[in-house]
Amino acid sequence: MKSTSPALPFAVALLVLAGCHAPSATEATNSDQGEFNTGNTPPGMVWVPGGEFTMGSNDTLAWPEEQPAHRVTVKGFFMDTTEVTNAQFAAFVEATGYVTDAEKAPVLEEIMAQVPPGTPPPKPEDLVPGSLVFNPVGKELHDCGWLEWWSWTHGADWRHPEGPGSSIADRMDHPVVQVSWNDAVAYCAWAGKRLPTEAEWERAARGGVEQQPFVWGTEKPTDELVKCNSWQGPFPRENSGKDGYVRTAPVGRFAPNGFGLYDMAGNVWEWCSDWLDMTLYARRVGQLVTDPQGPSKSNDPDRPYEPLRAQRGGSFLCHDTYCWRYRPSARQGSTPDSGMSHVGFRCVKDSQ
Ligand SMILES: [Ca+2]
Ligand SMILES: [Cu+2]
Repeated sequence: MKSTSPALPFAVALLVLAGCHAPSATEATNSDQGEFNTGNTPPGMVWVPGGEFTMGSNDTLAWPEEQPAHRVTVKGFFMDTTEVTNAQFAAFVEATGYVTDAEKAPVLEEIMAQVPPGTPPPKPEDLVPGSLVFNPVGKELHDCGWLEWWSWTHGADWRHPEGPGSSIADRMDHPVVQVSWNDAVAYCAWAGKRLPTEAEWERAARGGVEQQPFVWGTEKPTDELVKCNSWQGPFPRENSGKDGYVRTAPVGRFAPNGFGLYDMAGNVWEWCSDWLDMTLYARRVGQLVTDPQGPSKSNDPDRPYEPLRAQRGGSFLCHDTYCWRYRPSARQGSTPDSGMSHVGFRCVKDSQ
């Protein structure tokens, strides 16, 4: 049995986090010789050709953990054209009886291992199944405290993304959310696939084009210019939903990138297989890294007690005034047992 429980919600609620930092320039190179698919393409997937590319970014939009840009090579692989949907996840649960992390009561010891020593324990009444749900903040914000808009919600899980009373009945073609990294790995194994590495994900998201700030090129999304399912309006108070969606959108509603992949920007964050190390790229400078699998453990100086798995792609909550992480080099992470209402995944598969 896996040892898992949603510890992140408590850890998050108890830690003070400051997410504001300023970005920093650009390079352009091109190399796309690489591997072509010789086998049959599995249904719902496309071939992402292998090759060398520039991972990370030195662009003015890039956060520190995206820098410095460096050369990486990956082997070719198949990737799901869309995020895994509620319908697909339901088929997995139907076939296997799988129970997600958000549906299990948290274990106190596991929570306490993820917070600074001396942190008071959560209230006993909070040790019930649940997950993190985004709620708009209706007042002025104090700096960057994202604890202000995430609520630990009893009974929130993949079938009830916003908690009891919410339903996915009319969202079967939307990406599944409230799934943990553990849940995503279990789904991939059942499907005969796996999660992408961060390098594979970024190779795929860039669509064969070197060092563009966005998966579609250079146009910056604004409240008027809709390019993906993101946020329009004053974040985090009021999402106007000008792109048609206040939360998740059905997969594949916006234009695909150069490899035919949909929603590589926005809609939901996507789990990757790697541990998240915010300072990783500094150690790669001057080397050509081949098929990196990520570091052996996570490292985020702002969240030292939490083991973090990487996520990519940004979500329906991203806005140009706040995080602008709907870019191919943007990175974030969560503990492997935590689900959130804006995090899902897609799978990859090796050739042959
Ligand atoms: Ca939207
Ligand atoms: Cu964002």
